[in-house]
Amino acid sequence: MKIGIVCYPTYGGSGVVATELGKALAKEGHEIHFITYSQPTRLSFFNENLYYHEVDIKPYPLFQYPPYEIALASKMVDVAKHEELDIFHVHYAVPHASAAYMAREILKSEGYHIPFITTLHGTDITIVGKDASLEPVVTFSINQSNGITSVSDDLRKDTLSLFNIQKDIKVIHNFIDLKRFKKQKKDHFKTAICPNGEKLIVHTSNFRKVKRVEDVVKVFCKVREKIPVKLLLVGDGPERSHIETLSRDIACKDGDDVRFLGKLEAVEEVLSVSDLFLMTSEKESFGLAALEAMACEVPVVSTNAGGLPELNKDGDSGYLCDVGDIDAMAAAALKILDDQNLPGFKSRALARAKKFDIKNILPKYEEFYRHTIEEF
Ligand code: GMT
Repeated sequence: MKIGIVCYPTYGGSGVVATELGKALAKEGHEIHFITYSQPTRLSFFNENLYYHEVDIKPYPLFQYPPYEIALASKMVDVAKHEELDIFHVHYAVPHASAAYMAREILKSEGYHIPFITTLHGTDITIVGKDASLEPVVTFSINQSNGITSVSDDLRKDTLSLFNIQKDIKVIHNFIDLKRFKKQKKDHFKTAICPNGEKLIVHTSNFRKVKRVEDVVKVFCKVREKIPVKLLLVGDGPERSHIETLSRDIACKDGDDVRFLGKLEAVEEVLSVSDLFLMTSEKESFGLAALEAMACEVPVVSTNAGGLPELNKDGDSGYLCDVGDIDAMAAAALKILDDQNLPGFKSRALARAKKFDIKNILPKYEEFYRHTIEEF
């Protein structure tokens, strides 16, 4: 198939899922055309079946807000005609579903028939899309999609309760490439960070409010009252400087036990030496970062928000706690970090991650593309 994938090119989860899906489809022999405003972060190598088309956004003094959605729809029309696409797959509803609707209708008026699938990722529904300033267009464009998928059952339910959706939403869980995300031998790295054999806790995110990163620091402080431990914070975003101040105030009084690593390409190297992953989010449709950790044999203490219980199994791959319950999360972390328990949690985290192996998930998307094209 010739598939046009529209996504955000950034570090965030939906862009990563879209890019990894495109790369895997290309390896299966499909022709993949990424359409976005800059080169996706994880698309930095050559494959004969991968193409990248950049959306041109022309500034003009009149525009306080350059019309990205129109520029995207125009690029989609252009790529669909010239590359003879079979289908579009747009990731994150806002504004990709409405741009896809516009592109499909323009193409139809010119005799080209190209359906589109919208994959809902989380904040496009639970935070951004449901806002009254966008809701009518989001509802309309999701309903106009020829196929709709969601990355967890919980997000599917949220979508049906927040929007008036007339169509089926197929749940296709997120996935992991176990060839890339696997525990690597990085003992020298571990010794450098934890010279006295301390346990290592890690958190990766885009440091948005929804992640409640301050809870990560608070849980870490409670754990450190009981055992020697270090914290690595990976990623960047709007809350980062606030979290740095908080860590200086409450966590780093006695040294440099908390380290900020910023955006890292090879996050699997850090995960390989970590003992515990903390995900304290208020909302999380799936929790891809936690899956990446589990694939590297890192157990997870997470909240029980959104789709996280579909990924992290309580008492098995880690523990689930109520949002904001610092004491419960610290107690769960201490249970996992106990030397008697840790090896079992590590191997069960990996076993759980294997359920989301891209090999099992990719055929579901291929089947859904075929079905959607046939039905159109
Ligand atoms: O807020 C983020 O973490 C980024 C956001 C996105 O769309 O880029 O992530 C969402 O999509 C990911 C991939 O499907 C999911 O793993 C995340 O759980 C989801 N984030 C939220 O629901 C907050």
